[in-house]
Amino acid sequence: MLTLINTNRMAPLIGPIGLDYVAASADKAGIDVQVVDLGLADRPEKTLEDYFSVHEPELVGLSFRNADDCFWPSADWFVPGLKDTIKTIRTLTNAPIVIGGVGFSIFAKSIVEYTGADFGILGDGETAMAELYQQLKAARKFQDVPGLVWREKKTINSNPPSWPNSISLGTSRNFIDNQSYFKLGGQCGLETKRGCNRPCIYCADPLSKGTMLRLRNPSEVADEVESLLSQGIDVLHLCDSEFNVPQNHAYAICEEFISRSLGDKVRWYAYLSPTPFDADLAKAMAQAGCAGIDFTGDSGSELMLRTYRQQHNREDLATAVKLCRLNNIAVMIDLLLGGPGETPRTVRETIEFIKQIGPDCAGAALGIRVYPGTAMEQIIAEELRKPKKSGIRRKYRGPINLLKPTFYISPALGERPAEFVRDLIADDRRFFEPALETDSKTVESDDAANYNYNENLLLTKAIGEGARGAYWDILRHIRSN
Ligand code: B12
Repeated sequence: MLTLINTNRMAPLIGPIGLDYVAASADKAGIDVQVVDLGLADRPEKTLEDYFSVHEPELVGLSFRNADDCFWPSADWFVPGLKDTIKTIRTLTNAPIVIGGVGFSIFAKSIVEYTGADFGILGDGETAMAELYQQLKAARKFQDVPGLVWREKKTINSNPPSWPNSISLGTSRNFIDNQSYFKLGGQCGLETKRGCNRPCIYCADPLSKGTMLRLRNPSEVADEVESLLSQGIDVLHLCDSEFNVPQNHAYAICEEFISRSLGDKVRWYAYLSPTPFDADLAKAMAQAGCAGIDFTGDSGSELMLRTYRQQHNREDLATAVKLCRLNNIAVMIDLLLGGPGETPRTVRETIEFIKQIGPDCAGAALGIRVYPGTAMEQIIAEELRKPKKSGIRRKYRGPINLLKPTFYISPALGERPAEFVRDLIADDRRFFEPALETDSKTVESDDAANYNYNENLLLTKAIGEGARGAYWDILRHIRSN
Protein backbone atom coordinates (compact mmCIF):
# COMPACT_ATOMS: atom_id res chain seq x y z
CA MET A 1 0.00 0.00 0.00
CA LEU A 2 1.04 3.57 -0.74
CA THR A 3 0.20 6.33 1.76
CA LEU A 4 0.26 9.90 0.50
CA ILE A 5 0.38 12.69 3.08
CA ASN A 6 -0.40 16.36 2.54
CA THR A 7 1.82 18.47 4.80
CA ASN A 8 0.55 21.95 3.89
CA ARG A 9 -1.48 23.50 6.72
CA MET A 10 -1.18 27.16 5.76
CA ALA A 11 -4.45 29.07 6.16
CA PRO A 12 -6.44 29.88 4.12
CA LEU A 13 -6.12 26.25 3.07
CA ILE A 14 -5.24 25.35 -0.49
CA GLY A 15 -6.18 21.86 -1.63
CA PRO A 16 -3.23 19.60 -2.51
CA ILE A 17 -4.28 19.06 -6.10
CA GLY A 18 -0.92 17.52 -6.98
CA LEU A 19 -1.66 14.79 -4.46
CA ASP A 20 -5.13 14.35 -5.95
CA TYR A 21 -3.54 13.67 -9.39
CA VAL A 22 -0.73 11.47 -8.03
CA ALA A 23 -3.18 9.36 -6.01
CA ALA A 24 -5.47 8.96 -9.03
CA SER A 25 -2.61 7.76 -11.22
CA ALA A 26 -1.31 5.34 -8.57
CA ASP A 27 -4.83 3.97 -8.27
CA LYS A 28 -5.03 3.59 -12.04
CA ALA A 29 -1.72 1.69 -11.96
CA GLY A 30 -3.36 -0.80 -9.59
CA ILE A 31 -1.67 0.42 -6.41
CA ASP A 32 -3.68 0.45 -3.19
CA VAL A 33 -3.42 4.14 -2.27
CA GLN A 34 -4.63 6.17 0.69
CA VAL A 35 -4.41 9.89 1.42
CA VAL A 36 -3.81 11.33 4.89
CA ASP A 37 -4.52 15.03 4.83
CA LEU A 38 -2.76 16.95 7.59
CA GLY A 39 -4.15 20.19 6.14
CA LEU A 40 -7.59 19.20 7.36
CA ALA A 41 -6.46 17.60 10.64
CA ASP A 42 -7.08 19.36 13.96
CA ARG A 43 -4.12 17.59 15.59
CA PRO A 44 -1.69 16.42 12.90
CA GLU A 45 0.56 14.35 15.20
CA LYS A 46 -2.42 12.50 16.64
CA THR A 47 -3.77 11.92 13.11
CA LEU A 48 -0.45 10.36 12.11
CA GLU A 49 -0.29 8.22 15.25
CA ASP A 50 -3.84 6.96 14.76
CA TYR A 51 -3.25 6.26 11.10
CA PHE A 52 0.01 4.35 11.44
CA SER A 53 -1.24 2.36 14.42
CA VAL A 54 -3.53 0.50 12.03
CA HIS A 55 -1.79 0.82 8.63
CA GLU A 56 1.48 -0.55 7.36
CA PRO A 57 2.25 1.06 4.00
CA GLU A 58 5.17 -0.02 1.82
CA LEU A 59 5.93 3.56 0.86
CA VAL A 60 4.98 6.93 2.34
CA GLY A 61 4.82 9.97 0.04
CA LEU A 62 4.80 13.49 1.42
CA SER A 63 3.66 16.44 -0.62
CA PHE A 64 5.53 19.67 0.06
CA ARG A 65 4.03 22.69 -1.66
CA ASN A 66 5.68 25.74 -0.10
CA ALA A 67 9.32 25.70 0.96
CA ASP A 68 8.79 29.21 2.31
CA ASP A 69 6.21 31.97 1.91
CA CYS A 70 8.30 33.85 -0.60
CA PHE A 71 7.42 37.11 1.08
CA TRP A 72 9.83 39.64 2.49
CA PRO A 73 10.10 40.46 5.37
CA SER A 74 7.98 37.57 6.65
CA ALA A 75 10.44 35.02 5.18
CA ASP A 76 8.64 32.14 6.86
CA TRP A 77 10.57 28.91 6.22
CA PHE A 78 8.81 25.53 6.22
CA VAL A 79 11.62 23.04 5.54
CA PRO A 80 12.42 22.56 9.27
CA GLY A 81 8.73 21.71 9.84
CA LEU A 82 8.96 19.09 7.08
CA LYS A 83 12.02 17.60 8.77
CA ASP A 84 10.07 17.36 12.05
CA THR A 85 7.14 15.66 10.31
CA ILE A 86 9.53 13.11 8.79
CA LYS A 87 11.06 12.51 12.22
CA THR A 88 7.60 11.85 13.66
CA ILE A 89 6.67 9.49 10.82
CA ARG A 90 9.91 7.54 11.31
CA THR A 91 8.82 6.75 14.87
CA LEU A 92 5.55 5.34 13.55
CA THR A 93 6.55 3.29 10.51
CA ASN A 94 9.59 1.71 8.87
CA ALA A 95 8.30 2.44 5.39
CA PRO A 96 10.63 4.48 3.16
CA ILE A 97 9.70 8.12 2.72
CA VAL A 98 9.56 10.02 -0.57
CA ILE A 99 8.93 13.77 -0.88
CA GLY A 100 7.43 15.55 -3.90
CA GLY A 101 5.63 18.75 -4.73
CA VAL A 102 6.37 22.13 -6.24
CA GLY A 103 8.24 23.59 -3.24
CA PHE A 104 10.24 20.38 -3.02
CA SER A 105 11.10 20.34 -6.74
CA ILE A 106 12.78 23.78 -6.61
CA PHE A 107 15.32 22.53 -4.06
CA ALA A 108 15.04 18.75 -4.53
CA LYS A 109 18.50 17.47 -3.59
CA SER A 110 19.02 20.00 -0.77
CA ILE A 111 15.68 19.09 0.81
CA VAL A 112 16.39 15.35 0.72
CA GLU A 113 19.74 16.09 2.33
CA TYR A 114 18.33 18.47 4.96
CA THR A 115 15.35 16.36 5.99
CA GLY A 116 16.93 12.91 5.83
CA ALA A 117 14.15 11.57 3.58
CA ASP A 118 14.91 8.38 1.66
CA PHE A 119 13.75 9.67 -1.72
CA GLY A 120 12.42 12.68 -3.54
CA ILE A 121 10.74 13.13 -6.90
CA LEU A 122 11.58 16.27 -8.85
CA GLY A 123 8.79 17.29 -11.22
CA ASP A 124 5.55 15.54 -12.13
CA GLY A 125 4.58 12.83 -9.69
CA GLU A 126 2.04 10.78 -11.60
CA THR A 127 4.25 8.32 -13.49
CA ALA A 128 7.31 8.62 -11.29
CA MET A 129 5.52 7.74 -8.05
CA ALA A 130 4.03 4.54 -9.48
CA GLU A 131 7.43 3.63 -10.99
CA LEU A 132 9.19 4.11 -7.64
CA TYR A 133 6.59 1.97 -5.88
CA GLN A 134 7.08 -0.84 -8.41
CA GLN A 135 10.89 -0.60 -8.26
CA LEU A 136 10.84 -0.89 -4.46
CA LYS A 137 8.94 -4.15 -4.81
CA ALA A 138 11.15 -5.49 -7.60
CA ALA A 139 14.64 -4.85 -8.91
CA ARG A 140 15.21 -1.49 -7.16
CA LYS A 141 16.59 0.03 -10.36
CA PHE A 142 16.34 3.56 -9.03
CA GLN A 143 18.11 5.05 -12.03
CA ASP A 144 14.98 4.13 -14.04
CA VAL A 145 12.63 6.30 -11.99
CA PRO A 146 12.17 9.73 -13.63
CA GLY A 147 13.07 12.70 -11.44
CA LEU A 148 14.16 10.49 -8.54
CA VAL A 149 16.56 11.81 -5.91
CA TRP A 150 17.96 8.82 -4.02
CA ARG A 151 20.64 7.81 -1.63
CA GLU A 152 23.39 5.36 -2.48
CA LYS A 153 25.86 4.74 0.31
CA LYS A 154 26.96 8.24 1.27
CA THR A 155 26.01 10.09 -1.90
CA ILE A 156 22.72 11.54 -3.04
CA ASN A 157 21.99 10.83 -6.70
CA SER A 158 19.45 12.47 -8.92
CA ASN A 159 17.86 11.45 -12.20
CA PRO A 160 16.74 13.98 -14.82
CA PRO A 161 13.45 15.65 -13.81
CA SER A 162 10.14 14.00 -14.52
CA TRP A 163 8.52 16.27 -17.10
CA PRO A 164 6.74 13.95 -19.54
CA ASN A 165 6.07 15.61 -22.92
CA SER A 166 2.37 14.97 -22.84
CA ILE A 167 0.16 14.96 -19.82
CA SER A 168 -3.11 13.23 -19.40
CA LEU A 169 -4.56 13.30 -15.91
CA GLY A 170 -7.39 11.66 -14.04
CA THR A 171 -10.40 13.97 -14.07
CA SER A 172 -12.45 12.60 -11.15
CA ARG A 173 -10.68 14.66 -8.49
CA ASN A 174 -11.87 12.39 -5.72
CA PHE A 175 -8.80 11.55 -3.63
CA ILE A 176 -8.86 14.71 -1.52
CA ASP A 177 -11.76 16.40 0.19
CA ASN A 178 -12.23 19.18 -2.35
CA GLN A 179 -15.47 20.31 -0.72
CA SER A 180 -13.76 21.07 2.59
CA TYR A 181 -10.99 22.90 0.75
CA PHE A 182 -13.60 24.94 -1.10
CA LYS A 183 -15.28 25.86 2.17
CA LEU A 184 -12.04 26.72 3.97
CA GLY A 185 -9.99 28.00 1.01
CA GLY A 186 -12.55 29.83 -1.10
CA GLN A 187 -11.67 28.19 -4.46
CA CYS A 188 -10.14 25.03 -5.88
CA GLY A 189 -7.27 24.60 -8.31
CA LEU A 190 -7.21 23.29 -11.87
CA GLU A 191 -4.44 22.91 -14.45
CA THR A 192 -4.71 23.36 -18.21
CA LYS A 193 -1.00 22.75 -18.84
CA ARG A 194 2.42 22.55 -17.22
CA GLY A 195 5.73 24.27 -17.82
CA CYS A 196 6.76 27.76 -18.89
CA ASN A 197 9.05 28.72 -21.76
CA ARG A 198 9.63 32.31 -20.62
CA PRO A 199 13.10 33.42 -19.46
CA CYS A 200 12.16 35.72 -16.50
CA ILE A 201 15.28 36.10 -14.37
CA TYR A 202 13.67 35.36 -11.02
CA CYS A 203 11.18 32.59 -11.71
CA ALA A 204 11.27 29.11 -10.20
CA ASP A 205 8.66 27.58 -12.50
CA PRO A 206 11.21 26.33 -15.05
CA LEU A 207 12.92 24.51 -12.15
CA SER A 208 9.83 22.71 -10.95
CA LYS A 209 7.74 22.39 -14.12
CA GLY A 210 10.28 22.58 -16.95
CA THR A 211 10.64 24.97 -19.85
CA MET A 212 8.53 23.03 -22.31
CA LEU A 213 4.82 23.81 -22.53
CA ARG A 214 2.98 20.58 -21.90
CA LEU A 215 -0.66 21.00 -22.81
CA ARG A 216 -3.71 19.13 -21.58
CA ASN A 217 -6.51 18.17 -23.89
CA PRO A 218 -9.25 20.86 -23.45
CA SER A 219 -11.98 18.25 -23.23
CA GLU A 220 -10.10 16.53 -20.38
CA VAL A 221 -9.87 19.88 -18.57
CA ALA A 222 -13.59 20.54 -19.08
CA ASP A 223 -14.42 17.03 -17.81
CA GLU A 224 -12.51 17.89 -14.67
CA VAL A 225 -14.46 21.13 -14.23
CA GLU A 226 -17.65 19.08 -14.48
CA SER A 227 -16.35 16.66 -11.82
CA LEU A 228 -15.64 19.58 -9.50
CA LEU A 229 -19.05 21.11 -10.25
CA SER A 230 -20.68 17.81 -9.31
CA GLN A 231 -18.92 18.17 -5.93
CA GLY A 232 -20.48 21.63 -5.51
CA ILE A 233 -17.32 23.54 -6.44
CA ASP A 234 -18.02 26.45 -8.75
CA VAL A 235 -15.12 28.83 -8.13
CA LEU A 236 -11.72 27.82 -9.47
CA HIS A 237 -8.18 29.16 -9.68
CA LEU A 238 -6.06 27.98 -12.57
CA CYS A 239 -2.66 26.62 -11.59
CA ASP A 240 -0.93 27.41 -14.91
CA SER A 241 2.07 29.71 -14.64
CA GLU A 242 0.52 31.90 -17.37
CA PHE A 243 -2.83 30.82 -18.84
CA ASN A 244 -2.27 32.64 -22.15
CA VAL A 245 1.08 31.07 -22.98
CA PRO A 246 0.52 29.69 -25.56
CA GLN A 247 -2.46 31.74 -26.63
CA ASN A 248 -4.01 29.15 -28.96
CA HIS A 249 -4.30 26.70 -26.08
CA ALA A 250 -6.04 29.35 -23.95
CA TYR A 251 -8.55 29.82 -26.78
CA ALA A 252 -9.06 26.11 -27.14
CA ILE A 253 -9.82 25.81 -23.42
CA CYS A 254 -12.26 28.73 -23.54
CA GLU A 255 -13.99 27.31 -26.61
CA GLU A 256 -14.44 23.96 -24.91
CA PHE A 257 -15.86 25.63 -21.80
CA ILE A 258 -18.20 27.75 -23.92
CA SER A 259 -19.41 24.77 -25.94
CA ARG A 260 -20.37 23.05 -22.68
CA SER A 261 -21.94 26.25 -21.24
CA LEU A 262 -19.50 26.08 -18.33
CA GLY A 263 -19.22 29.87 -18.33
CA ASP A 264 -22.74 30.02 -16.82
CA LYS A 265 -21.90 27.54 -14.08
CA VAL A 266 -18.38 28.27 -12.93
CA ARG A 267 -16.33 31.35 -12.07
CA TRP A 268 -12.56 31.11 -12.52
CA TYR A 269 -9.41 33.16 -12.02
CA ALA A 270 -6.04 32.91 -13.72
CA TYR A 271 -2.51 34.24 -13.86
CA LEU A 272 -1.72 35.75 -17.27
CA SER A 273 1.17 37.42 -18.96
CA PRO A 274 0.21 40.86 -20.38
CA THR A 275 1.11 39.42 -23.81
CA PRO A 276 -0.27 37.77 -25.86
CA PHE A 277 -3.66 39.15 -24.82
CA ASP A 278 -6.10 40.65 -27.28
CA ALA A 279 -9.79 41.58 -27.56
CA ASP A 280 -10.78 38.12 -28.83
CA LEU A 281 -9.09 36.27 -25.99
CA ALA A 282 -10.52 38.64 -23.36
CA LYS A 283 -14.00 38.11 -24.81
CA ALA A 284 -13.62 34.33 -24.99
CA MET A 285 -12.33 34.18 -21.42
CA ALA A 286 -15.26 36.23 -20.12
CA GLN A 287 -17.72 33.96 -21.95
CA ALA A 288 -15.96 30.90 -20.56
CA GLY A 289 -16.47 32.10 -16.98
CA CYS A 290 -13.29 34.02 -16.20
CA ALA A 291 -14.04 36.41 -13.33
CA GLY A 292 -10.59 37.84 -12.71
CA ILE A 293 -7.07 37.98 -14.08
CA ASP A 294 -3.86 38.53 -12.17
CA PHE A 295 -1.29 39.83 -14.67
CA THR A 296 2.44 39.31 -14.19
CA GLY A 297 3.06 43.01 -14.67
CA ASP A 298 6.34 43.20 -12.73
CA SER A 299 7.02 46.87 -13.47
CA GLY A 300 5.85 50.01 -15.20
CA SER A 301 9.43 50.92 -16.07
CA GLU A 302 10.70 49.77 -19.47
CA LEU A 303 14.19 49.52 -18.01
CA MET A 304 13.07 47.11 -15.30
CA LEU A 305 10.90 45.09 -17.70
CA ARG A 306 13.98 44.48 -19.84
CA THR A 307 16.04 43.62 -16.75
CA TYR A 308 13.46 41.03 -15.73
CA ARG A 309 13.51 39.75 -19.35
CA GLN A 310 9.80 40.27 -19.72
CA GLN A 311 8.31 40.23 -23.21
CA HIS A 312 5.70 42.95 -22.63
CA ASN A 313 6.08 46.68 -22.42
CA ARG A 314 4.15 49.13 -20.27
CA GLU A 315 1.63 49.89 -23.00
CA ASP A 316 0.67 46.21 -23.07
CA LEU A 317 -0.28 46.55 -19.41
CA ALA A 318 -2.49 49.53 -20.18
CA THR A 319 -4.19 47.56 -22.98
CA ALA A 320 -4.68 44.53 -20.76
CA VAL A 321 -6.45 46.64 -18.14
CA LYS A 322 -8.72 48.21 -20.78
CA LEU A 323 -9.66 44.85 -22.27
CA CYS A 324 -10.55 43.47 -18.86
CA ARG A 325 -12.75 46.49 -18.15
CA LEU A 326 -14.54 46.08 -21.49
CA ASN A 327 -15.26 42.45 -20.71
CA ASN A 328 -16.21 42.85 -17.09
CA ILE A 329 -13.21 40.87 -15.83
CA ALA A 330 -11.69 42.02 -12.53
CA VAL A 331 -8.04 42.90 -13.00
CA MET A 332 -5.03 42.76 -10.72
CA ILE A 333 -1.45 43.64 -11.63
CA ASP A 334 1.33 41.95 -9.74
CA LEU A 335 4.45 44.06 -9.39
CA LEU A 336 7.91 42.98 -8.45
CA LEU A 337 9.74 45.95 -7.00
CA GLY A 338 13.37 46.09 -5.98
CA GLY A 339 15.04 44.01 -8.71
CA PRO A 340 18.59 44.57 -9.91
CA GLY A 341 19.00 48.15 -11.09
CA GLU A 342 15.75 49.39 -9.54
CA THR A 343 16.05 53.01 -8.38
CA PRO A 344 13.69 55.41 -6.61
CA ARG A 345 12.99 56.82 -10.05
CA THR A 346 11.91 53.51 -11.65
CA VAL A 347 9.73 52.70 -8.64
CA ARG A 348 8.06 56.12 -8.84
CA GLU A 349 7.54 55.64 -12.55
CA THR A 350 5.90 52.25 -11.91
CA ILE A 351 3.57 53.36 -9.13
CA GLU A 352 2.49 56.45 -11.05
CA PHE A 353 1.88 54.41 -14.19
CA ILE A 354 -0.23 51.84 -12.37
CA LYS A 355 -2.31 54.59 -10.77
CA GLN A 356 -2.86 56.04 -14.21
CA ILE A 357 -3.93 52.82 -16.00
CA GLY A 358 -6.20 51.98 -13.08
CA PRO A 359 -6.49 48.22 -12.49
CA ASP A 360 -8.88 47.10 -9.75
CA CYS A 361 -5.84 46.37 -7.65
CA ALA A 362 -2.09 46.02 -7.76
CA GLY A 363 0.26 44.01 -5.60
CA ALA A 364 3.34 46.05 -4.73
CA ALA A 365 5.59 43.15 -3.74
CA LEU A 366 9.02 44.36 -2.69
CA GLY A 367 11.95 41.96 -2.67
CA ILE A 368 12.73 39.07 -4.98
CA ARG A 369 13.11 35.57 -3.61
CA VAL A 370 16.40 34.33 -5.06
CA TYR A 371 16.12 30.73 -6.24
CA PRO A 372 19.07 28.47 -7.01
CA GLY A 373 19.53 27.88 -10.73
CA THR A 374 17.92 31.15 -11.82
CA ALA A 375 19.62 34.16 -13.44
CA MET A 376 19.05 36.01 -10.16
CA GLU A 377 21.46 33.62 -8.47
CA GLN A 378 24.22 34.65 -10.87
CA ILE A 379 23.37 38.33 -10.57
CA ILE A 380 23.70 38.31 -6.80
CA ALA A 381 26.88 36.22 -6.99
CA GLU A 382 28.42 38.90 -9.23
CA GLU A 383 27.20 41.67 -6.97
CA LEU A 384 28.76 39.98 -3.96
CA ARG A 385 32.14 39.98 -5.68
CA LYS A 386 32.06 43.79 -5.86
CA PRO A 387 33.01 45.95 -2.89
CA LYS A 388 29.76 47.98 -2.83
CA LYS A 389 26.76 47.22 -0.64
CA SER A 390 24.80 44.15 -1.74
CA GLY A 391 21.01 44.03 -1.99
CA ILE A 392 20.63 40.69 -0.22
CA ARG A 393 18.07 40.57 2.57
CA ARG A 394 17.78 37.58 4.83
CA LYS A 395 17.01 36.67 8.40
CA TYR A 396 19.47 33.82 8.88
CA ARG A 397 23.13 34.03 9.77
CA GLY A 398 26.15 32.28 8.26
CA PRO A 399 26.90 31.69 4.60
CA ILE A 400 24.26 32.43 1.98
CA ASN A 401 22.12 29.36 1.49
CA LEU A 402 19.38 29.73 -1.10
CA LEU A 403 17.39 26.87 0.42
CA LYS A 404 16.66 29.36 3.20
CA PRO A 405 14.52 32.41 2.37
CA THR A 406 16.96 34.78 0.66
CA PHE A 407 15.74 37.97 -0.99
CA TYR A 408 17.09 40.79 -3.06
CA ILE A 409 16.16 44.47 -2.88
CA SER A 410 18.15 46.92 -4.95
CA PRO A 411 20.43 48.82 -2.56
CA ALA A 412 19.60 52.03 -4.47
CA LEU A 413 16.23 52.03 -2.67
CA GLY A 414 17.99 52.79 0.61
CA GLU A 415 17.65 51.37 4.10
CA ARG A 416 13.86 51.65 4.31
CA PRO A 417 12.53 50.69 0.87
CA ALA A 418 9.08 49.62 2.11
CA GLU A 419 8.45 53.06 3.62
CA PHE A 420 9.52 54.63 0.35
CA VAL A 421 7.09 52.51 -1.69
CA ARG A 422 4.26 53.07 0.78
CA ASP A 423 4.78 56.82 0.59
CA LEU A 424 4.47 56.67 -3.18
CA ILE A 425 1.30 54.59 -2.96
CA ALA A 426 0.04 57.18 -0.45
CA ASP A 427 -3.58 56.41 0.36
CA ASP A 428 -4.44 54.74 -2.95
CA ARG A 429 -6.46 51.79 -1.70
CA ARG A 430 -6.09 49.80 -4.91
CA PHE A 431 -2.58 48.80 -3.85
CA PHE A 432 -1.54 45.95 -1.63
CA GLU A 433 1.48 47.37 0.14
CA PRO A 434 4.89 45.94 0.97
CA ALA A 435 5.16 45.03 4.63
CA LEU A 436 7.42 47.13 6.84
CA GLU A 437 10.44 45.32 8.21
CA THR A 438 9.30 46.30 11.69
CA ASP A 439 5.76 44.95 11.28
CA SER A 440 4.84 41.97 13.39
CA LYS A 441 3.01 39.23 11.55
CA THR A 442 -0.11 39.51 13.71
CA VAL A 443 -0.56 43.18 12.95
CA GLU A 444 -0.13 42.54 9.24
CA SER A 445 -2.64 39.73 9.23
CA ASP A 446 -5.44 42.06 10.21
CA ASP A 447 -4.69 44.47 7.43
CA ALA A 448 -6.52 44.19 4.09
CA ALA A 449 -3.59 45.92 2.35
CA ASN A 450 -1.42 42.91 3.20
CA TYR A 451 -1.44 40.29 0.54
CA ASN A 452 0.78 37.71 2.07
CA TYR A 453 -1.71 34.86 2.17
CA ASN A 454 0.37 32.99 4.75
CA GLU A 455 -1.86 32.65 7.82
CA ASN A 456 -3.92 35.59 6.61
CA LEU A 457 -6.56 35.83 9.32
CA LEU A 458 -8.64 38.43 7.57
CA LEU A 459 -8.96 36.25 4.48
CA THR A 460 -9.64 33.13 6.52
CA LYS A 461 -12.43 34.95 8.34
CA ALA A 462 -13.97 36.32 5.13
CA ILE A 463 -13.92 32.85 3.52
CA GLY A 464 -15.47 31.41 6.68
CA GLU A 465 -18.27 33.93 6.23
CA GLY A 466 -18.82 32.81 2.63
CA ALA A 467 -16.43 34.86 0.49
CA ARG A 468 -15.26 32.98 -2.62
CA GLY A 469 -12.70 33.78 -5.30
CA ALA A 470 -9.06 34.65 -5.80
CA TYR A 471 -7.58 36.05 -2.62
CA TRP A 472 -6.77 39.42 -4.15
CA ASP A 473 -10.39 39.71 -5.26
CA ILE A 474 -11.69 38.88 -1.78
CA LEU A 475 -9.24 41.32 -0.18
CA ARG A 476 -10.08 44.15 -2.55
CA HIS A 477 -13.77 43.77 -1.69
CA ILE A 478 -12.89 43.92 2.00
CA ARG A 479 -10.85 47.07 1.34
CA SER A 480 -13.55 48.78 -0.68
CA ASN A 481 -16.09 48.12 2.06
C1 B12 B 1 -1.81 28.49 -8.44
C2 B12 B 1 -0.82 28.87 -7.36
C3 B12 B 1 -1.31 29.54 -6.24
C4 B12 B 1 -2.79 29.79 -5.99
C5 B12 B 1 -3.43 28.45 -5.56
C6 B12 B 1 -4.82 28.27 -6.07
C7 B12 B 1 -5.33 26.87 -5.84
N1 B12 B 1 -6.56 26.75 -5.41
O1 B12 B 1 -4.64 25.89 -6.08
C8 B12 B 1 -2.75 30.87 -4.86
C9 B12 B 1 -2.80 32.24 -5.49
C10 B12 B 1 -3.82 30.77 -3.82
C11 B12 B 1 -1.35 30.63 -4.30
C12 B12 B 1 -0.98 31.00 -3.03
C13 B12 B 1 0.30 30.83 -2.52
N2 B12 B 1 1.38 30.47 -3.17
CO1 B12 B 1 1.31 29.76 -4.93
N3 B12 B 1 1.44 28.95 -6.67
C14 B12 B 1 0.55 28.58 -7.52
C15 B12 B 1 1.21 27.89 -8.73
C16 B12 B 1 1.11 28.82 -9.94
C17 B12 B 1 0.63 26.52 -9.08
C18 B12 B 1 0.67 25.47 -7.96
C19 B12 B 1 -0.12 24.24 -8.32
O2 B12 B 1 -1.10 23.93 -7.69
N4 B12 B 1 0.27 23.53 -9.38
C20 B12 B 1 -0.45 22.37 -9.89
C21 B12 B 1 -0.12 21.08 -9.13
C22 B12 B 1 -0.82 19.89 -9.78
O3 B12 B 1 1.26 20.86 -9.23
P1 B12 B 1 2.16 20.41 -7.98
O4 B12 B 1 1.56 20.86 -6.73
O5 B12 B 1 3.53 20.82 -8.30
O6 B12 B 1 2.08 18.83 -8.02
C23 B12 B 1 2.80 18.05 -8.93
C24 B12 B 1 4.24 17.74 -8.53
O7 B12 B 1 4.82 18.70 -7.70
C25 B12 B 1 4.15 16.39 -7.89
N5 B12 B 1 3.75 16.23 -6.50
C26 B12 B 1 2.91 16.95 -5.73
N6 B12 B 1 2.77 16.37 -4.52
C27 B12 B 1 3.51 15.26 -4.52
C28 B12 B 1 3.75 14.30 -3.53
C29 B12 B 1 4.60 13.23 -3.81
C30 B12 B 1 4.86 12.21 -2.77
C31 B12 B 1 5.23 13.14 -5.08
C32 B12 B 1 6.14 12.04 -5.38
C33 B12 B 1 5.00 14.10 -6.06
C34 B12 B 1 4.14 15.15 -5.77
O8 B12 B 1 3.17 15.77 -8.67
C35 B12 B 1 2.12 16.70 -8.97
C36 B12 B 1 1.53 16.35 -10.27
O9 B12 B 1 2.50 16.22 -11.26
C37 B12 B 1 2.69 27.73 -8.23
C38 B12 B 1 3.78 27.95 -9.29
C39 B12 B 1 3.79 26.80 -10.27
N7 B12 B 1 3.75 27.10 -11.54
O10 B12 B 1 3.81 25.66 -9.88
C40 B12 B 1 2.80 28.78 -7.11
C41 B12 B 1 3.68 28.48 -5.92
C42 B12 B 1 3.51 27.04 -5.49
N8 B12 B 1 3.16 29.36 -4.83
C43 B12 B 1 4.07 29.75 -4.07
C44 B12 B 1 3.83 30.50 -2.88
C45 B12 B 1 5.02 31.01 -2.12
C46 B12 B 1 2.52 30.75 -2.45
C47 B12 B 1 2.11 31.46 -1.15
C48 B12 B 1 2.88 31.03 0.09
C49 B12 B 1 2.25 32.97 -1.40
C50 B12 B 1 1.94 33.85 -0.19
N9 B12 B 1 2.93 34.23 0.57
O11 B12 B 1 0.81 34.19 0.01
C51 B12 B 1 0.62 31.07 -1.06
C52 B12 B 1 0.41 29.75 -0.30
C53 B12 B 1 -1.05 29.35 -0.18
C54 B12 B 1 -1.23 28.08 0.62
N10 B12 B 1 -2.18 28.05 1.52
O12 B12 B 1 -0.47 27.13 0.46
C55 B12 B 1 5.46 29.38 -4.53
C56 B12 B 1 6.19 28.37 -3.65
C57 B12 B 1 7.68 28.63 -3.76
C58 B12 B 1 8.45 28.19 -2.58
N11 B12 B 1 9.41 29.02 -2.19
O13 B12 B 1 8.21 27.14 -2.05
C59 B12 B 1 5.20 28.91 -6.00
C60 B12 B 1 6.09 27.82 -6.53
C61 B12 B 1 5.33 30.18 -6.88
C62 B12 B 1 6.72 30.75 -6.85
N12 B12 B 1 7.60 30.43 -7.75
O14 B12 B 1 7.06 31.54 -6.02
N13 B12 B 1 -0.58 30.00 -5.15
